[in-house]
Amino acid sequence: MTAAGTAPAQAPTRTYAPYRVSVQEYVTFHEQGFLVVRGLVPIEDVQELVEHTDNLLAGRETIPGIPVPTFRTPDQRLQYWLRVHMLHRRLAIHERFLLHPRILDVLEALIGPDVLALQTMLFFKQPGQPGQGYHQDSYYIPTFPDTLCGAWLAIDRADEENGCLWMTVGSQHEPVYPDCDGVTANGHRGLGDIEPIYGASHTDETRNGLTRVARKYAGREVPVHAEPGDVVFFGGRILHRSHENRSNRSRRAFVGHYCNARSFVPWNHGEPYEPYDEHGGANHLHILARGTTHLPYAQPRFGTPCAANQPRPPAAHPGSSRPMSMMGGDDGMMGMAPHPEQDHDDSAG
Ligand SMILES: O=C(O)CCC(=O)C(=O)O
Repeated sequence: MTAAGTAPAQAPTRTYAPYRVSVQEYVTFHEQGFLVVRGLVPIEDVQELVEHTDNLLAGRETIPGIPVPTFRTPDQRLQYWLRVHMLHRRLAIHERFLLHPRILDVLEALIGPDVLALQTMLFFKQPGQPGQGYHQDSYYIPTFPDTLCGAWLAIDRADEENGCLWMTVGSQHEPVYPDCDGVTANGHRGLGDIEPIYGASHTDETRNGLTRVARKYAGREVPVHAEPGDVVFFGGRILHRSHENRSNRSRRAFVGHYCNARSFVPWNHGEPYEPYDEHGGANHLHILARGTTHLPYAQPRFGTPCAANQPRPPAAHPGSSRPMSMMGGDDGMMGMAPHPEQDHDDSAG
């Protein structure tokens, strides 16, 4: 801890073996609406988040700009935090996990090759703390076209007892339901027969309007067990939820949200939406994590290496004037490849 009570900005320097997503994993992500990559983040890295959250909970570390009240009992202190958003704009450690190379390797294959990093959330979820009812992340964070993807990193083991994620398989094909509670004005309002819902995220099923959508997929809701270091990737339209932590263990998680860096993003966490103009909405406030884009982007505030602040490696971009794609290769893995250098034949259908 520094004199100011904040975490040191000095990052451990580690190198990582790149993670290559297989074609089967890519298919699974689309078939199920989510993909779990086991052991993606090394346990030494997860240990940093364990210590960081322990320090926050014990009051040994503070967040710049966020005053914390004094507590009468240790239990009051433990229950104070449930989740904190957007700390990558205040703390270097959050920026490093948002831009963790192994997490970005997977995103590059699933939603890239160009990836914009939008949001972070740190879940403390101590014993007795509540979950979050059915919701669709793209309702809260719209991107156009919708390429939103969450990356949920387990800090502790997550299971049914301590409130793991539950995914409703099949619901990833649903539109985004507008919510009459009006947290945002988002949702697929253009569909002729779409019925807006009430109360997304409400933990009481009878008060959460997405319950009737979830019922279309009866028997297909699955708990997602995770061990520390496992990462759950899920698209923005899949219905998902979590329940209260009924155990005596904590269930901490670090979540990043990303989209393809070519999508227009009006969203900037709780701020009024940015108009679409020559700045490309709020894109200029979010970090280019991988690849490149014709839209504006931000630099990482703490200098974490990522596409925004790195020269483009020539070897990774053969034929840099040619567009690149993520494609399945003969070896069963996803990889970057330039489009073939040949004229498009308009007569070929
Ligand atoms: O971790 C949880 O309990 C809920 C997480 C979630 O719903 C999300 O990241 O969108």
